[in-house]
Amino acid sequence: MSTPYDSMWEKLNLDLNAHAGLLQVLGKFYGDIYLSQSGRLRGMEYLDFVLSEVHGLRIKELQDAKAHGKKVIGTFCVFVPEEIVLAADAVQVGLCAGAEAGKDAAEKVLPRNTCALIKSFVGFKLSRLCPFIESCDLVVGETTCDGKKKAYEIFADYAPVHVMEIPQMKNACDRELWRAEVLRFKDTVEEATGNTITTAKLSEAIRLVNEKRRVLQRLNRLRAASPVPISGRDVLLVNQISFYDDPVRFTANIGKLCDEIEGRVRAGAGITPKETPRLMLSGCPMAVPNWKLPYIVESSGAVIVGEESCIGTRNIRDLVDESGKSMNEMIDALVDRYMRIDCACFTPNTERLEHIVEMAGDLKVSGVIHYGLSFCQPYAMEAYKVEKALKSADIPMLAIETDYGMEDVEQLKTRVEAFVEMIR
Ligand code: BJ8
Repeated sequence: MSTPYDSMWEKLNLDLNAHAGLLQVLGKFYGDIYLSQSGRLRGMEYLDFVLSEVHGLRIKELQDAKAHGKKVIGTFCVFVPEEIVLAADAVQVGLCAGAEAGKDAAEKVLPRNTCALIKSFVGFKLSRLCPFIESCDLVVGETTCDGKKKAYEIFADYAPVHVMEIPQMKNACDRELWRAEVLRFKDTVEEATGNTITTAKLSEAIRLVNEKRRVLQRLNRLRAASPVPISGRDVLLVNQISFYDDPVRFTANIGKLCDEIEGRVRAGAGITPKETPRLMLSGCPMAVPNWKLPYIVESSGAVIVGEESCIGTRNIRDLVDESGKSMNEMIDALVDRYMRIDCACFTPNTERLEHIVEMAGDLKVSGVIHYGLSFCQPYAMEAYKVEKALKSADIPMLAIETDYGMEDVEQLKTRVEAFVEMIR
Protein backbone atom coordinates (compact mmCIF):
# COMPACT_ATOMS: atom_id res chain seq x y z
CA MET A 1 0.00 0.00 0.00
CA SER A 2 1.40 3.39 -0.95
CA THR A 3 1.68 6.23 1.58
CA PRO A 4 2.16 10.02 1.25
CA TYR A 5 5.74 9.50 2.43
CA ASP A 6 6.88 6.99 -0.21
CA SER A 7 8.75 9.51 -2.33
CA MET A 8 10.49 10.94 0.75
CA TRP A 9 11.59 7.46 1.82
CA GLU A 10 12.71 6.72 -1.72
CA LYS A 11 14.84 9.86 -1.76
CA LEU A 12 16.37 8.71 1.52
CA ASN A 13 17.31 5.50 -0.27
CA LEU A 14 15.35 3.23 2.06
CA ASP A 15 14.64 -0.35 1.07
CA LEU A 16 10.93 0.35 0.55
CA ASN A 17 9.69 -3.23 0.75
CA ALA A 18 11.63 -4.11 3.87
CA HIS A 19 10.67 -0.78 5.42
CA ALA A 20 6.95 -1.35 4.74
CA GLY A 21 7.28 -4.75 6.44
CA LEU A 22 8.93 -3.13 9.45
CA LEU A 23 6.15 -0.54 9.81
CA GLN A 24 3.52 -3.22 9.56
CA VAL A 25 5.08 -5.28 12.34
CA LEU A 26 5.59 -2.16 14.46
CA GLY A 27 1.94 -1.12 14.05
CA LYS A 28 0.69 -4.54 15.08
CA PHE A 29 3.08 -4.69 18.05
CA TYR A 30 2.01 -1.22 19.17
CA GLY A 31 -1.67 -2.09 18.93
CA ASP A 32 -1.19 -5.24 21.04
CA ILE A 33 1.03 -3.67 23.68
CA TYR A 34 -0.19 -0.09 23.91
CA LEU A 35 -3.60 0.48 22.41
CA SER A 36 -5.05 -2.59 24.15
CA GLN A 37 -4.49 -1.03 27.60
CA SER A 38 -7.59 0.12 29.46
CA GLY A 39 -7.84 3.33 31.48
CA ARG A 40 -5.23 5.15 29.42
CA LEU A 41 -4.86 8.89 29.88
CA ARG A 42 -6.14 11.20 27.15
CA GLY A 43 -2.73 12.87 27.03
CA MET A 44 -1.24 9.64 25.67
CA GLU A 45 -2.99 10.38 22.37
CA TYR A 46 -0.18 12.80 21.59
CA LEU A 47 2.38 10.00 22.09
CA ASP A 48 0.27 7.60 20.00
CA PHE A 49 0.25 10.19 17.24
CA VAL A 50 4.00 10.84 17.41
CA LEU A 51 4.69 7.11 17.34
CA SER A 52 2.29 6.54 14.45
CA GLU A 53 4.18 9.24 12.52
CA VAL A 54 7.62 8.18 13.68
CA HIS A 55 8.91 7.54 10.16
CA GLY A 56 6.45 9.97 8.54
CA LEU A 57 5.77 13.43 9.88
CA ARG A 58 8.85 13.62 12.12
CA ILE A 59 11.09 12.68 9.18
CA LYS A 60 9.30 15.25 7.05
CA GLU A 61 10.05 17.85 9.74
CA LEU A 62 13.71 16.86 9.64
CA GLN A 63 13.77 17.13 5.85
CA ASP A 64 12.12 20.56 6.03
CA ALA A 65 14.65 21.69 8.63
CA LYS A 66 17.46 20.47 6.36
CA ALA A 67 15.95 22.35 3.43
CA HIS A 68 16.25 25.48 5.57
CA GLY A 69 19.93 24.82 6.16
CA LYS A 70 19.72 23.03 9.53
CA LYS A 71 21.84 19.97 10.20
CA VAL A 72 20.59 16.77 11.81
CA ILE A 73 22.85 15.05 14.32
CA GLY A 74 22.15 11.49 15.47
CA THR A 75 23.24 10.02 18.79
CA PHE A 76 23.21 6.67 20.58
CA CYS A 77 24.13 7.63 24.10
CA VAL A 78 23.01 10.04 26.82
CA PHE A 79 26.60 11.24 27.09
CA VAL A 80 26.26 13.38 23.98
CA PRO A 81 25.38 16.90 25.18
CA GLU A 82 22.21 17.92 23.36
CA GLU A 83 22.78 21.48 24.60
CA ILE A 84 25.77 21.88 22.26
CA VAL A 85 23.80 20.62 19.26
CA LEU A 86 20.83 22.90 19.93
CA ALA A 87 23.09 25.88 20.57
CA ALA A 88 24.46 25.40 17.06
CA ASP A 89 20.92 25.57 15.65
CA ALA A 90 21.01 21.88 14.70
CA VAL A 91 18.48 19.13 15.47
CA GLN A 92 19.49 16.19 17.63
CA VAL A 93 17.80 12.82 17.27
CA GLY A 94 18.37 9.75 19.37
CA LEU A 95 18.79 6.79 17.02
CA CYS A 96 16.60 4.15 18.54
CA ALA A 97 18.26 0.74 18.01
CA GLY A 98 15.48 -1.26 19.67
CA ALA A 99 14.37 -3.57 16.85
CA GLU A 100 15.65 -6.83 15.48
CA ALA A 101 14.86 -6.04 11.83
CA GLY A 102 18.41 -5.68 10.48
CA LYS A 103 19.94 -8.47 12.56
CA ASP A 104 20.93 -10.73 9.65
CA ALA A 105 22.76 -7.91 7.87
CA ALA A 106 24.45 -6.89 11.13
CA GLU A 107 25.69 -10.41 11.80
CA LYS A 108 27.56 -10.34 8.48
CA VAL A 109 29.90 -7.68 9.88
CA LEU A 110 29.64 -8.13 13.65
CA PRO A 111 30.28 -11.14 15.85
CA ARG A 112 27.05 -12.94 16.72
CA ASN A 113 27.80 -12.49 20.40
CA THR A 114 27.23 -8.75 20.19
CA CYS A 115 24.38 -7.12 22.12
CA ALA A 116 21.06 -6.57 20.32
CA LEU A 117 21.31 -2.77 20.60
CA ILE A 118 24.55 -2.63 18.64
CA LYS A 119 23.32 -5.17 16.09
CA SER A 120 20.19 -3.09 15.70
CA PHE A 121 21.87 0.19 14.75
CA VAL A 122 24.40 -1.46 12.46
CA GLY A 123 21.66 -3.63 10.92
CA PHE A 124 19.37 -0.66 10.38
CA LYS A 125 22.08 1.14 8.48
CA LEU A 126 23.17 -1.85 6.39
CA SER A 127 19.57 -2.79 5.56
CA ARG A 128 18.53 0.82 4.74
CA LEU A 129 15.60 0.63 7.16
CA CYS A 130 15.85 3.76 9.27
CA PRO A 131 14.94 7.18 7.86
CA PHE A 132 16.41 8.85 10.97
CA ILE A 133 19.87 7.43 10.28
CA GLU A 134 19.53 8.34 6.61
CA SER A 135 18.57 11.92 7.57
CA CYS A 136 21.68 12.47 9.70
CA ASP A 137 24.44 14.81 8.57
CA LEU A 138 26.57 13.49 11.40
CA VAL A 139 26.30 10.52 13.76
CA VAL A 140 27.94 10.75 17.17
CA GLY A 141 29.39 7.65 18.78
CA GLU A 142 31.17 7.26 22.10
CA THR A 143 33.74 5.02 23.70
CA THR A 144 31.47 3.57 26.36
CA CYS A 145 31.49 -0.22 26.04
CA ASP A 146 33.93 -2.10 23.79
CA GLY A 147 31.16 -3.34 21.50
CA LYS A 148 29.90 0.14 20.66
CA LYS A 149 33.38 1.60 20.35
CA LYS A 150 34.43 -0.98 17.76
CA ALA A 151 31.06 -1.01 15.98
CA TYR A 152 31.40 2.72 15.24
CA GLU A 153 34.55 1.92 13.25
CA ILE A 154 32.42 -0.24 10.96
CA PHE A 155 29.52 2.22 10.98
CA ALA A 156 31.91 4.98 9.90
CA ASP A 157 32.35 3.18 6.56
CA TYR A 158 28.72 4.03 5.80
CA ALA A 159 28.03 7.40 7.50
CA PRO A 160 29.95 10.44 8.80
CA VAL A 161 30.78 9.63 12.42
CA HIS A 162 32.33 11.60 15.28
CA VAL A 163 33.33 9.52 18.31
CA MET A 164 33.54 11.13 21.76
CA GLU A 165 35.95 9.61 24.22
CA ILE A 166 34.19 8.88 27.51
CA PRO A 167 36.39 8.44 30.58
CA GLN A 168 36.15 5.15 32.45
CA MET A 169 36.79 6.59 35.92
CA LYS A 170 35.84 9.78 37.75
CA ASN A 171 39.09 11.27 38.98
CA ALA A 172 40.25 14.86 38.32
CA CYS A 173 42.24 13.77 35.26
CA ASP A 174 39.13 12.03 33.85
CA ARG A 175 37.14 15.23 34.22
CA GLU A 176 39.89 17.07 32.30
CA LEU A 177 39.71 14.50 29.52
CA TRP A 178 35.94 14.82 29.36
CA ARG A 179 36.15 18.62 29.31
CA ALA A 180 38.53 18.44 26.35
CA GLU A 181 36.13 16.04 24.60
CA VAL A 182 33.16 18.37 25.13
CA LEU A 183 35.19 21.21 23.58
CA ARG A 184 36.30 18.99 20.69
CA PHE A 185 32.63 18.07 20.15
CA LYS A 186 31.69 21.75 20.17
CA ASP A 187 34.31 22.39 17.44
CA THR A 188 32.99 19.47 15.38
CA VAL A 189 29.38 20.63 15.67
CA GLU A 190 30.33 24.20 14.78
CA GLU A 191 32.21 22.94 11.75
CA ALA A 192 29.39 20.61 10.65
CA THR A 193 26.71 23.28 10.99
CA GLY A 194 28.76 26.32 9.97
CA ASN A 195 27.33 28.06 13.06
CA THR A 196 29.25 29.53 15.98
CA ILE A 197 27.97 28.65 19.43
CA THR A 198 27.54 31.87 21.37
CA THR A 199 27.06 32.23 25.14
CA ALA A 200 23.49 33.42 24.54
CA LYS A 201 22.68 30.37 22.39
CA LEU A 202 24.28 27.94 24.81
CA SER A 203 22.55 29.46 27.79
CA GLU A 204 19.20 29.17 26.01
CA ALA A 205 19.91 25.56 25.01
CA ILE A 206 20.84 24.65 28.60
CA ARG A 207 17.56 26.11 29.79
CA LEU A 208 15.58 24.30 27.09
CA VAL A 209 17.05 20.85 27.77
CA ASN A 210 16.65 21.39 31.52
CA GLU A 211 12.96 22.15 30.92
CA LYS A 212 12.59 18.83 29.13
CA ARG A 213 14.28 17.05 32.03
CA ARG A 214 12.13 18.93 34.57
CA VAL A 215 8.89 17.84 32.97
CA LEU A 216 10.09 14.23 32.92
CA GLN A 217 11.09 14.53 36.58
CA ARG A 218 7.56 15.77 37.30
CA LEU A 219 6.13 12.78 35.43
CA ASN A 220 8.31 10.45 37.50
CA ARG A 221 7.14 12.01 40.77
CA LEU A 222 3.48 11.74 39.75
CA ARG A 223 3.62 8.16 38.53
CA ALA A 224 4.94 7.07 41.92
CA ALA A 225 1.54 7.69 43.54
CA SER A 226 -0.52 4.85 44.92
CA PRO A 227 -2.64 3.65 43.21
CA VAL A 228 -0.38 4.05 40.19
CA PRO A 229 -1.94 6.56 37.74
CA ILE A 230 -0.09 5.58 34.54
CA SER A 231 1.37 2.31 33.28
CA GLY A 232 5.10 1.74 33.18
CA ARG A 233 4.77 1.00 29.46
CA ASP A 234 3.33 4.44 28.84
CA VAL A 235 6.06 6.20 30.81
CA LEU A 236 8.71 4.21 28.95
CA LEU A 237 7.16 5.38 25.68
CA VAL A 238 7.30 9.00 26.85
CA ASN A 239 10.98 8.58 27.68
CA GLN A 240 11.69 6.90 24.34
CA ILE A 241 9.96 9.65 22.38
CA SER A 242 11.83 12.33 24.35
CA PHE A 243 14.90 11.40 22.32
CA TYR A 244 13.57 12.30 18.91
CA ASP A 245 10.59 14.63 19.23
CA ASP A 246 10.92 18.40 18.96
CA PRO A 247 12.00 19.36 22.51
CA VAL A 248 9.74 22.42 22.94
CA ARG A 249 6.61 20.67 21.65
CA PHE A 250 7.41 17.54 23.63
CA THR A 251 7.86 19.45 26.89
CA ALA A 252 4.56 21.28 26.42
CA ASN A 253 2.65 18.07 25.71
CA ILE A 254 4.15 16.13 28.60
CA GLY A 255 3.29 19.09 30.83
CA LYS A 256 -0.37 18.64 29.82
CA LEU A 257 -0.12 14.89 30.42
CA CYS A 258 1.23 15.62 33.91
CA ASP A 259 -1.68 17.99 34.63
CA GLU A 260 -4.06 15.18 33.74
CA ILE A 261 -2.17 12.70 35.93
CA GLU A 262 -2.27 15.19 38.79
CA GLY A 263 -6.06 15.22 38.50
CA ARG A 264 -6.14 11.44 38.58
CA VAL A 265 -3.88 11.34 41.64
CA ARG A 266 -6.05 13.92 43.43
CA ALA A 267 -9.10 11.76 42.71
CA GLY A 268 -7.30 8.72 44.14
CA ALA A 269 -7.71 6.87 40.82
CA GLY A 270 -5.23 4.46 39.29
CA ILE A 271 -4.75 2.10 36.37
CA THR A 272 -4.38 -0.89 38.67
CA PRO A 273 -5.69 -1.64 42.20
CA LYS A 274 -3.69 -0.15 45.07
CA GLU A 275 -2.37 -3.55 46.18
CA THR A 276 -0.79 -4.37 42.77
CA PRO A 277 2.91 -5.23 43.34
CA ARG A 278 5.12 -2.27 42.38
CA LEU A 279 8.30 -3.09 40.50
CA MET A 280 11.26 -1.11 39.26
CA LEU A 281 13.36 -1.93 36.19
CA SER A 282 17.10 -1.37 36.26
CA GLY A 283 19.84 -1.91 33.71
CA CYS A 284 20.29 -1.63 29.95
CA PRO A 285 18.36 1.00 28.02
CA MET A 286 15.15 -0.01 26.24
CA ALA A 287 15.14 1.81 22.91
CA VAL A 288 12.05 2.11 20.67
CA PRO A 289 10.37 -0.35 19.97
CA ASN A 290 11.76 -2.55 22.71
CA TRP A 291 8.65 -2.97 24.90
CA LYS A 292 9.03 -6.69 25.47
CA LEU A 293 9.88 -6.88 29.17
CA PRO A 294 7.55 -4.07 30.36
CA TYR A 295 4.70 -5.81 28.56
CA ILE A 296 5.55 -9.14 30.16
CA VAL A 297 5.79 -7.57 33.62
CA GLU A 298 2.56 -5.63 33.36
CA SER A 299 0.65 -8.62 32.04
CA SER A 300 1.94 -10.72 34.94
CA GLY A 301 0.06 -8.90 37.69
CA ALA A 302 2.60 -6.16 38.54
CA VAL A 303 3.03 -2.52 37.63
CA ILE A 304 6.28 -0.72 36.82
CA VAL A 305 6.86 2.52 38.71
CA GLY A 306 10.43 3.38 37.73
CA GLU A 307 13.20 2.71 35.20
CA GLU A 308 16.76 3.05 36.41
CA SER A 309 18.21 3.27 32.93
CA CYS A 310 19.33 5.73 30.28
CA ILE A 311 15.85 5.66 28.80
CA GLY A 312 14.59 6.52 32.26
CA THR A 313 15.98 8.32 35.28
CA ARG A 314 19.66 8.29 34.30
CA ASN A 315 18.96 10.76 31.54
CA ILE A 316 16.86 13.16 33.58
CA ARG A 317 18.04 12.98 37.17
CA ASP A 318 20.61 15.76 36.94
CA LEU A 319 20.10 19.25 35.55
CA VAL A 320 22.82 21.54 34.21
CA ASP A 321 23.57 24.50 36.48
CA GLU A 322 22.00 27.48 34.74
CA SER A 323 23.96 30.19 36.55
CA GLY A 324 26.99 30.21 34.21
CA LYS A 325 27.53 33.47 32.34
CA SER A 326 30.71 32.95 30.35
CA MET A 327 31.40 30.17 27.82
CA ASN A 328 33.89 28.61 30.24
CA GLU A 329 31.40 28.55 33.09
CA MET A 330 28.72 26.99 30.92
CA ILE A 331 31.09 24.35 29.56
CA ASP A 332 32.12 23.53 33.14
CA ALA A 333 28.46 23.19 34.11
CA LEU A 334 27.89 20.79 31.21
CA VAL A 335 31.01 18.80 32.01
CA ASP A 336 30.03 18.42 35.66
CA ARG A 337 26.47 17.39 34.85
CA TYR A 338 27.47 14.75 32.30
CA MET A 339 30.22 13.39 34.55
CA ARG A 340 27.50 12.42 37.04
CA ILE A 341 26.09 9.81 34.62
CA ASP A 342 26.45 6.43 36.30
CA CYS A 343 26.69 4.09 33.29
CA ALA A 344 28.04 0.61 34.00
CA CYS A 345 30.96 1.46 31.71
CA PHE A 346 32.55 3.30 34.69
CA THR A 347 34.71 1.65 37.27
CA PRO A 348 34.05 1.73 40.13
CA ASN A 349 30.40 2.68 39.77
CA THR A 350 29.17 2.86 43.34
CA GLU A 351 26.92 5.87 42.64
CA ARG A 352 24.69 3.63 40.54
CA LEU A 353 24.27 1.17 43.42
CA GLU A 354 23.38 4.03 45.76
CA HIS A 355 20.92 5.47 43.26
CA ILE A 356 19.19 2.14 42.75
CA VAL A 357 18.70 1.52 46.47
CA GLU A 358 17.54 5.10 47.01
CA MET A 359 15.13 4.95 44.08
CA ALA A 360 13.69 1.59 45.15
CA GLY A 361 13.06 3.05 48.63
CA ASP A 362 11.50 6.28 47.35
CA LEU A 363 9.24 4.42 44.93
CA LYS A 364 8.27 1.88 47.61
CA VAL A 365 8.79 -1.03 45.25
CA SER A 366 8.42 -4.64 46.32
CA GLY A 367 11.18 -5.76 43.96
CA VAL A 368 13.58 -4.85 41.18
CA ILE A 369 14.03 -6.56 37.82
CA HIS A 370 17.55 -6.15 36.53
CA TYR A 371 17.42 -6.06 32.75
CA GLY A 372 20.50 -7.01 30.76
CA LEU A 373 20.78 -7.39 27.02
CA SER A 374 22.49 -10.68 26.18
CA PHE A 375 26.24 -10.19 25.66
CA CYS A 376 26.28 -6.83 27.48
CA GLN A 377 29.14 -7.38 29.86
CA PRO A 378 29.12 -4.07 31.78
CA TYR A 379 25.52 -4.45 32.97
CA ALA A 380 25.67 -8.23 33.39
CA MET A 381 28.73 -7.91 35.62
CA GLU A 382 27.27 -5.04 37.59
CA ALA A 383 24.07 -7.04 38.24
CA TYR A 384 25.97 -8.97 40.93
CA LYS A 385 26.73 -5.78 42.89
CA VAL A 386 23.24 -4.42 42.32
CA GLU A 387 21.71 -7.57 43.78
CA LYS A 388 24.03 -7.40 46.78
CA ALA A 389 23.19 -3.72 47.43
CA LEU A 390 19.47 -4.41 47.14
CA LYS A 391 19.74 -7.45 49.40
CA SER A 392 21.25 -5.34 52.14
CA ALA A 393 18.18 -3.09 51.83
CA ASP A 394 15.90 -6.17 51.91
CA ILE A 395 14.67 -5.67 48.35
CA PRO A 396 14.44 -8.79 46.17
CA MET A 397 15.86 -8.72 42.66
CA LEU A 398 15.30 -10.84 39.58
CA ALA A 399 18.04 -10.74 36.91
CA ILE A 400 16.86 -11.16 33.35
CA GLU A 401 19.02 -11.41 30.26
CA THR A 402 17.39 -11.36 26.88
CA ASP A 403 17.50 -9.84 23.40
CA TYR A 404 14.93 -8.42 20.98
CA GLY A 405 13.68 -11.83 19.81
CA MET A 406 10.30 -13.22 20.88
CA GLU A 407 11.36 -16.85 21.30
CA ASP A 408 11.85 -16.58 25.05
CA VAL A 409 8.67 -14.63 25.90
CA GLU A 410 6.88 -17.59 27.51
CA GLN A 411 9.92 -18.58 29.51
CA LEU A 412 10.43 -14.99 30.72
CA LYS A 413 6.77 -14.70 31.63
CA THR A 414 7.00 -17.82 33.79
CA ARG A 415 9.99 -16.36 35.65
CA VAL A 416 8.41 -12.93 36.08
CA GLU A 417 5.12 -14.41 37.29
CA ALA A 418 6.96 -16.53 39.86
CA PHE A 419 8.85 -13.41 41.05
CA VAL A 420 5.62 -11.39 41.30
CA GLU A 421 4.00 -14.22 43.29
CA MET A 422 6.97 -14.31 45.62
CA ILE A 423 6.90 -10.59 46.42
CA ARG A 424 3.15 -10.24 46.54
S1 BJ8 B 1 25.45 5.96 29.16
S2 BJ8 B 1 24.01 2.65 29.18
S3 BJ8 B 1 23.31 5.00 26.57
S4 BJ8 B 1 26.54 3.52 26.86
S5 BJ8 B 1 23.65 -2.73 26.11
S6 BJ8 B 1 25.70 -1.05 23.78
S7 BJ8 B 1 26.54 -0.97 27.27
S8 BJ8 B 1 26.89 -3.93 25.35
S9 BJ8 B 1 23.82 1.19 25.88
FE1 BJ8 B 1 24.37 3.01 27.01
FE2 BJ8 B 1 25.44 5.47 26.99
FE3 BJ8 B 1 25.94 3.78 28.99
FE4 BJ8 B 1 23.58 4.83 28.74
FE5 BJ8 B 1 27.21 -1.72 25.26
FE6 BJ8 B 1 25.67 -2.98 26.97
FE7 BJ8 B 1 25.08 -3.07 24.42
FE8 BJ8 B 1 24.84 -0.79 25.84
